[in-house]
Amino acid sequence: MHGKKTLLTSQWDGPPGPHGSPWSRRVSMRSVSSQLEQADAGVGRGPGGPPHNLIRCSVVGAVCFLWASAAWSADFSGKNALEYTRKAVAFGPRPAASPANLKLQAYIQSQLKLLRCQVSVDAFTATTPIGAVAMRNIIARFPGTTGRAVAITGHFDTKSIPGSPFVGANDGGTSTGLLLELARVVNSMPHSNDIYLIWFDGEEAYGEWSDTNGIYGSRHLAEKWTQDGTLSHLTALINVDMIGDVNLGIMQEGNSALSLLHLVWQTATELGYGKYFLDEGFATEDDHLPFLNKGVRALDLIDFDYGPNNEYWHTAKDSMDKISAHSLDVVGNVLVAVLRKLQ
Ligand code: 1BN
Ligand code: ZN
Repeated sequence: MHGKKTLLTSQWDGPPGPHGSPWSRRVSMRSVSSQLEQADAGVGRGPGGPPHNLIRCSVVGAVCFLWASAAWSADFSGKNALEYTRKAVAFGPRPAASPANLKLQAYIQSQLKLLRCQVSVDAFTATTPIGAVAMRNIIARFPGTTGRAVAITGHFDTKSIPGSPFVGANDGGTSTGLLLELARVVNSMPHSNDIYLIWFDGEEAYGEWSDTNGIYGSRHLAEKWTQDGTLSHLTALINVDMIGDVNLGIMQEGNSALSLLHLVWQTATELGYGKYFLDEGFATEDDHLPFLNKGVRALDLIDFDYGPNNEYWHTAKDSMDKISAHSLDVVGNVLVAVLRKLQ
């Protein structure tokens, strides 16, 4: 795309933390929260519990923790998001129900277990051109207090391209990695609305894309959430796809809700990232569509200009060397700022 600037790819400068999670090297929220759990356990013990000065210390500690967690939240790290992406991509091609897809599901859930969120799996069987395929969306819910909810979504599967070593670094990888890093940030972010982070399975079509072939996971969840009433609480949904290109340039997706698009573009400008959010428009179908069609304010953030004439898209050229921590930093920081505005 003309007007795009080439950015250098940042490299991760150390091994993943003890849980395979890069962020554990930086800030250990888990150790703080387990201190709080210990403090809570002590306070609640009553007769036979710890001496009074220990109880006082625990209470003071808990109050300090609550104050700190209200005033401070972790920064989004593009480097971390890139390392999560690298981990996902290392599993290999990840079409729905493939061994690598199942391993990635387990990895995503293992990372979410480290956080204070409710994790659920939306399992279903999709009818596809190759027959019945077992698929699973992974949903992390960070509960708020208002009864309203916002969602950030992306897909973790990759397109089945028999005979091709297509690993989808950008297409499937970056959405997975960005959402995992966002989960770490949201975990320590004050918020009043529920925040859902959702990893969709089965975004990709088998062969030719059509109304019934592709976006299997989002179509299933939009229907399920219509049935169980969750959809009526959802005030905004932003889907991310292919947001790691070293030459990041996100066009205005024409099916998306204008109010949400303006909010994101305005926020990007405020953060000094305006040059990555382009004035040009184009329309595509993606995981935001089933929600949009059901009346949810939804937006697709997709850089659908990947390599010269989009030639990396759905080819073996979609590899780790084509994506950057900086691009993930840009999109992640915009999303964190937008999430704060949506509270
Ligand atoms: C995005 C990434 N998509 C698939 N992989 C959705 C899409 C489908 C985009 C058809 C353009 C055409
Ligand atoms: Zn794709």
